[in-house]
Amino acid sequence: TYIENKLIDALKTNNFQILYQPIYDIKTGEVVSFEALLRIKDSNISPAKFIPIAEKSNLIVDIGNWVIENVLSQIREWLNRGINVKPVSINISVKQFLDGTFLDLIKEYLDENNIYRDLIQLEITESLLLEKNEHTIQKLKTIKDLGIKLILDDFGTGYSSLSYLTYIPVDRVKLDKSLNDRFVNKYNIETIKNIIGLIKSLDLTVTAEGIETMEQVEILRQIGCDYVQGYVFSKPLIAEGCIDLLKN
Ligand code: G
Ligand code: G
Ligand code: MN
Ligand code: NA
Repeated sequence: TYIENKLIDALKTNNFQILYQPIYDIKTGEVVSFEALLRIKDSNISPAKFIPIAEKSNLIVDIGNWVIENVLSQIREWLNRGINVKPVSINISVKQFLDGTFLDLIKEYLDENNIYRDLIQLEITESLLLEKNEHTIQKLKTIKDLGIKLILDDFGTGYSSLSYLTYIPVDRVKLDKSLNDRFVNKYNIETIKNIIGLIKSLDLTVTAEGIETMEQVEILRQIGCDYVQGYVFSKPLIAEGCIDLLKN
């Protein structure tokens, strides 16, 4: 298909680009981390469209490796320039995670670039663990033991129940945009407040994503959310655009 060929071509010609969206501490307003978001250069095909196609065609393994390799060399470049780097989150697809070479590759790239493990975080979704699978849980634990933080992304979109959070070994939870769009009445706000309370009772931190208004930020602050990400503060930036944020 057209998009599949675009992806194959982008891998061959290095025609991908990574944007970095800052994530802010809701109390202090400080940038605490970034999310790496993949783009095809000079193309407006959104990852929401091309990632599922990459997953179906298995290209996601090579693309995912490209992302990891490039994020880590970006971090190394920032470190070399003496920049006060913040952790970068990388989205990991199920197929990529389950690939036998995944963990070794991450370790190899970290060591090659001499990067502290706490400078990367991995975003996974509940589709990784629709049922308790001991092998997957073990692999997640290995990653955590390496010192790499795990984030459960898109929380609130799928089947994820809160009990799921008691056995999936993650450090942070990201509330999906669709949840945060629902601050329309006090009952919804109360519900999301309870969800945040339960997540925090498990010693996990909560990030709200897709936040577009200061009104949402204010509500999230009042109901105990830790971090926010969204157009209200910044869209995803090119790497060079992150420098000013890191200096301030
Ligand atoms: O960039 P945007 O916010 O439009 O991302 C849309 C979707 O694509 C999100 O679900 C995001 O997680 C996913 N996505 C973006 N970059 C990557 C990536 O490098 N790898 C994977 N697996 N998914 C990504
Ligand atoms: O599924 P994931 O959380 O990885 O996807 C993040 C997606 O959300 C990316 O496509 C990113 O470009 C997008 N995004 C980030 N901030 C906002 C926002 O404030 N509003 C909207 N509509 N999308 C956002
Ligand atoms: Mn994400
Ligand atoms: Na998400």
